[in-house]
Amino acid sequence: YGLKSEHNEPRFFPDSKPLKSHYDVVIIGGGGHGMACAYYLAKEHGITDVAVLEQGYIGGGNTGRNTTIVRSNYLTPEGVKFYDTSVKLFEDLADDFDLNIFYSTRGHFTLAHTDSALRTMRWRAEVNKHQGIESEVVGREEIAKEVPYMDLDCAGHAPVMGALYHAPGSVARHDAVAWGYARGAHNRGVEIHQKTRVTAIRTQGDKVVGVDTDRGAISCNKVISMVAGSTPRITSMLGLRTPIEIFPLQACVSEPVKPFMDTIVVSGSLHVYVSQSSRGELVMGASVDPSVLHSTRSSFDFVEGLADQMLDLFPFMSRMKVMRQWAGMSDITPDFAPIMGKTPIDGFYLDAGWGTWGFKATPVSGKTMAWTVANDKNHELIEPFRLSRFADFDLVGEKGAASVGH
Ligand code: PYC
Repeated sequence: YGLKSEHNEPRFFPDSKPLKSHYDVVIIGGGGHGMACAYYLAKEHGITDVAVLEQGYIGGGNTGRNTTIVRSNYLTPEGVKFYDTSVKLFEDLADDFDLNIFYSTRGHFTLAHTDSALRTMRWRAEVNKHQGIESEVVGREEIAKEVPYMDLDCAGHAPVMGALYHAPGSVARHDAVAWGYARGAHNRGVEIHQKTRVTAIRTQGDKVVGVDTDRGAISCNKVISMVAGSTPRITSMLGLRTPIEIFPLQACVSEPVKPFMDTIVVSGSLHVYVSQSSRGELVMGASVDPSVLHSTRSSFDFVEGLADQMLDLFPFMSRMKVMRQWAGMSDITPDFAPIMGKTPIDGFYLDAGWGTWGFKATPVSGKTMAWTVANDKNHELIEPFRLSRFADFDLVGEKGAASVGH
């Protein structure tokens, strides 16, 4: 704040202005998705009379709480096409922003420890290849060559039988993604208001006309909710029913160590995933917590359970220290696909239901939601994820593409 960069530009954002009484578009949620949507509204559609309202700070929700994995090896053609667009956007994002987002292509192994897991990997590989995505099932020898420090016998508990290998699997600096979008949106005229909580959404008939906030009321033509784990709080303001349930998803990082792991390793059966960050920390997570809870508290149980499974694969980690742990709130749908696009309320758009995989959708969600809002019509990539699919029994079953069990 207040500091100037070497190009004499304000560092990221100037101090927040007072709220105006009217905006064309209000985006609720200043995470990656909200910032990306604001960026593409301004950049691609010339819509700049936009306020992003964030109850905390930019990227302080699930954007800053995930394990930064980017991949497109989903199970359904709809999911694969959507996430492949995101991977391609991610690859150009640093140039687009003129900001290093530490995008690092690592290769992604999803281990199979049972015949049925291997069958799902084959299924995913075929769907992926059909859509032009690099994914293949590999055997123990190939895994041992690429991940030589892993015990493929898993201490005899659940030997690895093979894996789905996805070469484009990557990691990126999550804060930089949110900041890059925020700076780009801000430079194009979008207003970003942190510490601004939406307390009500106003309607007239079936049409959105404004929002109330803890800093005053605003009238607007369109409202987009992009708040992940806070979705039920927002949709309840409109009496809008969705099948979303919130489960905490916890993660942690180890102390930094010399780089040794350049791939991403996931085991759905052992409920673990791990990669090594550019700072040398091991970034690790497990499955979602077993019960519905609107909370970001992290627990000792989580670290204990994670360590137990992780040591089966990487026994040499037994002396490494855990440095930080945290939790996010995952908004999970019955078919494990997101809910995106128009809603029965005119002018109210939803970007939700990201469950355990929202970070990797940041660019594509921003781009397709911006198009949807600008054209008041669902973008073709998100039409399969419309809210009405639950009433039409037209689900997009993605549970088999989850990194870990749920
Ligand atoms: O979808 O790749 C993923 C993921 C990793 C950790 C949680 N979700």
